[in-house]
Amino acid sequence: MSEKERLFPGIPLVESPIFRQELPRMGLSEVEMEIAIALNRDGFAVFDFPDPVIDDRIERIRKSLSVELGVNDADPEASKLSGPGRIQDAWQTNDDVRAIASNAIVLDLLSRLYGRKAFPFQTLNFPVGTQQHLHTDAVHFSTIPPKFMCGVWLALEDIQADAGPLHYVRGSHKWPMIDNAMIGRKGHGAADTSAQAPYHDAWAAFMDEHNAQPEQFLPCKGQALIWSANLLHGGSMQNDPRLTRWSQVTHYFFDDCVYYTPAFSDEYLGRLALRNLVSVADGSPKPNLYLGEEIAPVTQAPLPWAKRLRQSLTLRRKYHQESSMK
Ligand SMILES: O=C(O)CCC(=O)C(=O)O
Ligand SMILES: [Fe+2]
Repeated sequence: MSEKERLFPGIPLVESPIFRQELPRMGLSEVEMEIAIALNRDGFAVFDFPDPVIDDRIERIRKSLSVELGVNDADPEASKLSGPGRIQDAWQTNDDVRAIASNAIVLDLLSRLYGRKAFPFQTLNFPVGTQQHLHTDAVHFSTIPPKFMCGVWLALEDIQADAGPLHYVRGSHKWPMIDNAMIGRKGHGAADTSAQAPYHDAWAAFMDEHNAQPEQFLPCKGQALIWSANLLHGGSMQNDPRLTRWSQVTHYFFDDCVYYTPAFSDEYLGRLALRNLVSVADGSPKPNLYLGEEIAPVTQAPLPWAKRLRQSLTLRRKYHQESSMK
């Protein structure tokens, strides 16, 4: 069924409220259907990365990024936590990172799962566990209409429990998508410290409410996991500093959306921190589109203190003009 004929073209098929009706029309094989069902139910799905030369790519990536990251991959006794811990957008210079991010089979599968064409917009390569606080990617990267975003996490080695594996909260993608209005915060123009820290307490309260616990992902090299935009995930504690946890995350959006950063936006006022993206696959620009119409960047709203200063200067000028006329 084409996008135009669908009842809810603005909702990813895999997150559809009529998912059982959509599933048979998504054009999926049996194995792909399992992935769709898991992603719909749990907010994540595991699969073997479909690349016959993935082992060679992994070896080359680890070798070349070790140098940039200052990781001593050769000495098993050395602490691995000395370097920056991540490289963002290595796809710009590393063909293997770009090939993984742009894998045609993955792009095709994601496109059928979501009902719009997928494109990769960011890569992250990690040599060790991130120990990143539980979060949803939806506060960092989101779309209008919502949820047209996902992450694919690929293990570049067998992951050990003490290496600080990725962990996630099963089913949390169905909890409310948090925004600034919900927590009584103005995001647009807010200080650019941590994008996700303002939401930590809210997520912890959701976890309490559902009596939920994170589960660790312990994949073998070459296994991957897709997560939904609103799934809580993060890096668990790294108990052994001598262990690496090589991985690549690729973040994907889907065509014909507005792409923005919710943490620094106030959606209800139309103040959006828009993203200016190119596709990792071919470097083509990805304009912000709403139902085919290009959205121009919103100019920064005047800060309250600047407004107050302007008002007081005007009043002072008026006072001086009036007193000089006396
Ligand atoms: O690998 C991890 O520990 C988490 C990475 C992550 O949250 C992300 O890239 O979105
Ligand atoms: Fe994330």
